Amino acid sequence: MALEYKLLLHNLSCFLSDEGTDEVYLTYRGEKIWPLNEKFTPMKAGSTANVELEISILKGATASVELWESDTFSKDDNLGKFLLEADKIGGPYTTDMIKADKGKSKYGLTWEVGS
Ligand SMILES: [Ca+2]
Repeated sequence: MALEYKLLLHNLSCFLSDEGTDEVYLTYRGEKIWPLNEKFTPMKAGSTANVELEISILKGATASVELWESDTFSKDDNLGKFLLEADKIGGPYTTDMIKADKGKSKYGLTWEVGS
């Protein structure tokens, strides 16, 4: 039996933005994983972006995917993280972001666990 599952990250939804429009990107284990061909994806309240990304993960492990907001003249802000548990195959699920600061942003990530 394989020891790994695949986390399939489907969509990122912005319910409330931190700024008017957030310039967001996702990281995993300290590396940017999305978007691939741009520095960031602009998002505002009510918008949803296609992520469509696969992460291999050990069965039973939890992935912490971080959401960052790009700023041109200051350090990028870590808005928060999504904790994705690969305990068994299933989904799709929508997980709320756990905030890293006292900002007003609210984001959700839709994902599933596949083999
Ligand atoms: Ca910004």
